[in-house]
Amino acid sequence: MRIGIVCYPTFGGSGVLATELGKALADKGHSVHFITYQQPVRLNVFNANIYYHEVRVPTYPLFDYPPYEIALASTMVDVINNHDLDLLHVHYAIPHASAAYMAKQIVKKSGRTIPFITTLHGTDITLVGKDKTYEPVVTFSINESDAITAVSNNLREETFKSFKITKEIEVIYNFVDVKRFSKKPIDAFRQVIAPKGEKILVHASNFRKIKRVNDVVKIFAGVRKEMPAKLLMIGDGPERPAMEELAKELGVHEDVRFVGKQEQIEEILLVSDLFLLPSEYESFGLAALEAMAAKVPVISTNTGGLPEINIHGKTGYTANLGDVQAMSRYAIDLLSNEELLAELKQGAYEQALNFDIHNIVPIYEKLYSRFCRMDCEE
Ligand code: GMT
Repeated sequence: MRIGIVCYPTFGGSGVLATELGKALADKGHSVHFITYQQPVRLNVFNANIYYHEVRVPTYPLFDYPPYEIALASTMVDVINNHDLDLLHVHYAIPHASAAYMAKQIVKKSGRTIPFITTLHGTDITLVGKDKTYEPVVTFSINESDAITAVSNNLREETFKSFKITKEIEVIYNFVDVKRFSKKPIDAFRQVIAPKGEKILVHASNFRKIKRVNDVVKIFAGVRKEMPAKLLMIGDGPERPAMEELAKELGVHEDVRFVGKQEQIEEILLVSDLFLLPSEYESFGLAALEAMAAKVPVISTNTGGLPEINIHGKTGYTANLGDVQAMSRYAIDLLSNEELLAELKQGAYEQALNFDIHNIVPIYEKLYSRFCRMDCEE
């Protein structure tokens, strides 16, 4: 098939998932056209079946806000016509679903039908989409989608609760390429981070309020009181300065290392012992799944879709939002019991296998085939 994928090109989970999906589809022989404003960060391979179309947004002194959505819809029209696309798959509703709707109407005028599938990822529904400035357009464009998918049961329910949705929402879970995380850990790397054999805790996010990164530091401080340990913070974002302050205040700053945005996240996860994700909300928690693929158990909150992937006592532990004490206690108990740690590492890995790329990508292909024209398998 000839598929157009629209996503945010950044390190965020929706962009990562969309890019990995496109790469996997291209490996299976589909032609995949990425349409976005920048080369997606995970689009770091050459594949003859992958095309990248950059959305340029010309500015003009009159525009305080350059109209990205119009530029995106026009680029979609161009790619649909020039590459004879069979369908569009847009990730994150805002503004991708409404731009797809507009592109669909434009090409219809010349007799072309282009179905579009919208995958909801989380904040497009639970945070931004709900805002009444966006809500009418979000509701409309979701309902106009030819198919709607959500990345967890929780997100599906949240969408029905917050919007008047008139169509079915299918749950297709996020996935991970387990093979990519099954490499041998680099011992020298572990040695640099934890020279005295300290346990390594890790967190990865965009350091926004919703991630409760302060709780990450507090959980770590609780652990650090009981045992030698290091904390690696992957990513960057608005909460970083406050976190550094807090680490100083709690006297753990020498054991906390900020490693910034990382493309090769697997190298870090492979030497880590425990992943922390105490978020206020996660529709899914792709970062936690990637940790599990590297055999790293997860301590998370029990909010949103997290309990659908992090199974308490099997792949890690879950606790109530803000219950830093409980999360520290779970971490200490786990990290001081090698047998239990080995058991949960294995549990985490087995859970990741359930969400392996080879199990999930065929579900998307099956969904696409419902919209396939007679000639689209060619
Ligand atoms: O977590 C973020 O703030 C980034 C956001 C995104 O849109 O990239 O992530 C969302 O989509 C991911 C992929 O489906 C999910 O794994 C994340 O849980 C979800 N984030 C939230 O729901 C807060």
